[in-house]
Amino acid sequence: MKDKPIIQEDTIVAPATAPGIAAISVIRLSGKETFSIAQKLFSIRNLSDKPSHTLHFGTIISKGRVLDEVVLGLFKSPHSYTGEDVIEISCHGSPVVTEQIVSAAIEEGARLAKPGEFTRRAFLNGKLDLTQAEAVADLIASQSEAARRTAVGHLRGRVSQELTKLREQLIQFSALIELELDFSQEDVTFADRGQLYAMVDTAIKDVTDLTDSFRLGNAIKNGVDVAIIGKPNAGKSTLLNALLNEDRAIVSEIAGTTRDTIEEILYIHHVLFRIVDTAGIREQVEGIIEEKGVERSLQKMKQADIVLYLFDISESEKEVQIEIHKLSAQHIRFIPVGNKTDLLRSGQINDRFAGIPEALFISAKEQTHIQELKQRIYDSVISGDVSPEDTIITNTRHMEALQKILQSLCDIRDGMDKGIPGDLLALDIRHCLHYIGEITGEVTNKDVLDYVFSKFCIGK
Ligand SMILES: Nc1nc2c(ncn2[C@@H]2O[C@H](COP(=O)(O)OP(=O)(O)OP(=O)(O)O)[C@@H](O)[C@H]2O)c(=O)[nH]1
Ligand SMILES: [Mg+2]
Repeated sequence: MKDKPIIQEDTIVAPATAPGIAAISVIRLSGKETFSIAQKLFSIRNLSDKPSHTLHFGTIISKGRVLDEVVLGLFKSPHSYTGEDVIEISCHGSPVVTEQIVSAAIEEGARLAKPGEFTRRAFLNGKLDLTQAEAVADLIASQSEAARRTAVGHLRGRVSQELTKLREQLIQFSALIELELDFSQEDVTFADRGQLYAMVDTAIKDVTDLTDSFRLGNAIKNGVDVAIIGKPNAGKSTLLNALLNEDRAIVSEIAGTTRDTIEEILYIHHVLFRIVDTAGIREQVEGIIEEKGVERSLQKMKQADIVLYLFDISESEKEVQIEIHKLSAQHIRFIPVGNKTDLLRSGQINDRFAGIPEALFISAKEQTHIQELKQRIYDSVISGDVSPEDTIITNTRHMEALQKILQSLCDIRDGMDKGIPGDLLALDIRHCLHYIGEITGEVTNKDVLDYVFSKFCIGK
């Protein structure tokens, strides 16, 4: 929090709750004229004399008409979300009421807030740093428990904390190096190069852990697309049903049952996976509908983060190998899954497919090894030793800056290896500090802020 909040001249207003019918809707006002604008609309006098964090019941009156009975929440600068004077009006949750109150506030001098503008003001007043502001948007958009948990961690400053220690150490070192430069005639070294070297080494490892977590972070934030691909009758729809544990897709012994793609959501360890069942792929298609279905299957296969390549274990190993080669050649990430194990003895299966050790064998119909398959799907998005308990990077902007941090740390290390002079080392350290500041928002420009806050909804 900054010592003295920046209060914007223009007062903004917006509904903070989703449009539509609800028990209540909340309308927010923030800015210099918050109290005077609210006072013109509200029945109770002397609003600005009331203590902060108090609620007031009364009516909203505009042009002599009572618009609604409301509860008004009052937050005085700097003790509010934005750091400015803020008023939250809880009215009845009708879109008409909400719209009229917002319009009335605009007539009295407020202007409609832009997306994320309340949070932008909170950021400018140091109420939260940029990673925390971004976490607000992520939390609102979270669609799974894992996404919620990660966003709350970021909201509580986890990403910034990871970088704070590195930042402090770098600042200390650059100060010592600057000091050396002041005494350059005397050929002294204050900054212990061995210590800097060890610190940079640790930092490279820590930052690499963060960049490694991005694949999981991205999966947590956006969900993972999984396509079930295979020949007609391999049992793809039966597998979809088994994964979901419900009869979602039509199953039949007729090859070509599924014509269009079917998409359903499955949570594995609280991460969201979108599972797509597709039309069976075969060379000889019968008619235009099947042709279109196959086209769509191929498209889903290419879009998926991971493909379950399902084959019937009555097929020969050679046939399956050919398909596996095709997938590998297209750089598609896939798990080979042999289906219908209930029809063969397990010894026979291992003999038949000895050349495909990575394959998992299931019976979709009998629901055997479905849990193992779920675990394999989940593991496919977690790289290395990243666990959901670690700090996880979910944001592309952070990822890009972290890669630059990593590069500048490597530059510092290379520079020391080559024994470069202190002033050049100081320059590399400054680069690194700059990129750290880009993540947390200490170094920023209007374009970055516009980009970050454009992703918010209006009223947040
Ligand atoms: N014995 C046995 N039969 C299975 C198994 N899985 C699926 N089937 C049968 O195989 C047939 C085809 O199953 P589907 O799930 O419709 O196959 P599909 O891959 O979706 O087929 P298309 O939609 O036509 O591409 C049905 O008769 C299923 O009952 C299994 O694990 N064991
Ligand atoms: Mg099917």
